[in-house]
Amino acid sequence: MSDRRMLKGAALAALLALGATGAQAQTLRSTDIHPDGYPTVEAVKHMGKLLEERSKGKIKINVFHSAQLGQEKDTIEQTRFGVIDMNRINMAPFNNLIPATNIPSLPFIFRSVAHMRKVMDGPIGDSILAEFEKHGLVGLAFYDSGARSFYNSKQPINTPADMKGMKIRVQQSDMFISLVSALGANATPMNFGEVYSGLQTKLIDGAENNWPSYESTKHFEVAKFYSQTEHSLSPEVLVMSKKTFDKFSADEQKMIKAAAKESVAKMRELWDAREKASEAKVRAGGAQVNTVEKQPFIDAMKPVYEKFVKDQAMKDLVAKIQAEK
Ligand code: GTR
Repeated sequence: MSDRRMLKGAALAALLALGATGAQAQTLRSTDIHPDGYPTVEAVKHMGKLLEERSKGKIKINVFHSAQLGQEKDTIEQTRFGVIDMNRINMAPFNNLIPATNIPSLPFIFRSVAHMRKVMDGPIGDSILAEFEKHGLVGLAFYDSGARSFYNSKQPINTPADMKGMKIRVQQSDMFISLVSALGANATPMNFGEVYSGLQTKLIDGAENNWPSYESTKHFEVAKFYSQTEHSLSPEVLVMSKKTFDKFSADEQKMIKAAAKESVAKMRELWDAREKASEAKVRAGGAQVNTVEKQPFIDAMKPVYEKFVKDQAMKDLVAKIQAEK
């Protein structure tokens, strides 16, 4: 048989197999910088389980955890191009690209986790998710990320003055640079994966994050002063490449969106438990934790709001969020 005829035969066999199963099974590649077992990783796996059941094995998700597919900022482009199908990522790396994502990242915008959940579960959250479409992405769901607080290797932070001149790692977001600068510290944008060595070599004095990330990265070993400023409740977001999403039928798209939304409850359950466990672990591991009076930090955020809440639409949205009971 000639090569060409053999190829044709193989193509035909593949087509026949396709006909027998209905369509080609697809395993979606999803990225996460967190390690296996971290709540975000497990929540996306849970979504994958739901999808596999409901699609009768046709749609699956493979979660590439531990930054196997790259650091957050780098994975955004790849997701837009469809090289990566799904991305569980924080809002902050989107801040410069998608203006609406600045809103939930604003310092002290939410009074509590309950307030954050209420806003992000409602029409405001939906309108922010919809903004991703203009950038080649489909916003599927928000996941909790707790409260971010500052930690450093030098001293406890009680007032903004204690941060003066400190080199603080931030995510690659102008909003976070502005936040840290407003407190008198030097903001150093850096990938998450480089923070441990940055702290160890004293390239930076500190960073900011929630309990589970402070714990899982072992940053508490090299920056033991954790000061509960709780300045940001910026949530995580789960997005799909629009290129990938558009390949599915309308019914499958609905199934994907529903499974993503349903994974939120799983995420919250895992998150709440992990926050407590992580806090206990870092305290036992030597972290020195202090609470702070938040008002001076809130007052210092005026320039951040002036810079990022510019037009009337944004101002209205912020007022609406603050009015939400
Ligand atoms: C974590 C978050 C990550 C990433 C990281 C960081 O809390 O889950 O997506 O944003 O912080 O600081 O880079």
